[in-house]
Amino acid sequence: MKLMGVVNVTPDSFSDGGLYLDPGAAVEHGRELVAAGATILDVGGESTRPGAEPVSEDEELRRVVPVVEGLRGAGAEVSVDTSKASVAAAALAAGATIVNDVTALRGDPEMAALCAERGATVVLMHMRGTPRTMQEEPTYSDVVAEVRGFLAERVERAEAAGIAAERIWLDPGIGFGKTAAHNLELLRRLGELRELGRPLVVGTSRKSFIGRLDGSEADERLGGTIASSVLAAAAGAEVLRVHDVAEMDDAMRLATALLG
Ligand code: HH2
Repeated sequence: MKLMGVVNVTPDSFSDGGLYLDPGAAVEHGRELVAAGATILDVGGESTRPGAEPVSEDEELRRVVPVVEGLRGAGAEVSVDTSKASVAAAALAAGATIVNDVTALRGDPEMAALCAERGATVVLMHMRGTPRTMQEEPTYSDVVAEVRGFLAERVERAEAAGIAAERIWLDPGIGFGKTAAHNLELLRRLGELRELGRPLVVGTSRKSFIGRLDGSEADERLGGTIASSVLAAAAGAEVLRVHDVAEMDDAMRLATALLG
């Protein structure tokens, strides 16, 4: 199990927007997350929270590249959270090895070929709609079957573009075009997504479905984040994407000692 620590270089991320917009502060935060137990750092320059507005290519490059450069050699793999091929290309050149694309290679026609050519690991995530519209009454007849079918199709596309099977990771996209009930169903039945045979990334950290259940605000969702992430790991998630790496690392040590 790996912890992917979130480094948001944005003014508007839903739980930590504006805290690490300065590249020096973002790099320092990334180093702290490595010291706390992160083995992957996910650097993002565009918020994907519900209702978020897209960011220009120039602005995203300006935010992300210096931070990836600053974290190269910091002791963790660097992942770039982007759906733009130009941003991914610059981040890979600056030392990133993973492309975390919340559009699963649908956002930019150049992205699949770029990842294939550079030998990057790619995270393919399920999202219904776009961040601007995704929470407008999402409905599914069977959310797990639909997410599974979507991810299977995206794996085929990625492999057809030349991305090696062992470099493809999958993510159900908790909170991306899903109600709280959909998120719970996906977490409860995560085992069905393991049948796709690829490592699973799960990101529940501070998300609003936790607040729906316990009434918490985004900066008070550590308990729900830990409970859902530990259970996701027990159900087979290999990568947990979290903001609170130190607390998550403690929780996982205990859970691993108990469950093996
Ligand atoms: N969640 C967020 C962003 N990127 N990537 C993957 N693979 N899986 C996720 O669950 C995921 C993701 C949203 O969280 P955050 O980065 O904290 O917020 P924002 O998008 O507002 O920057």
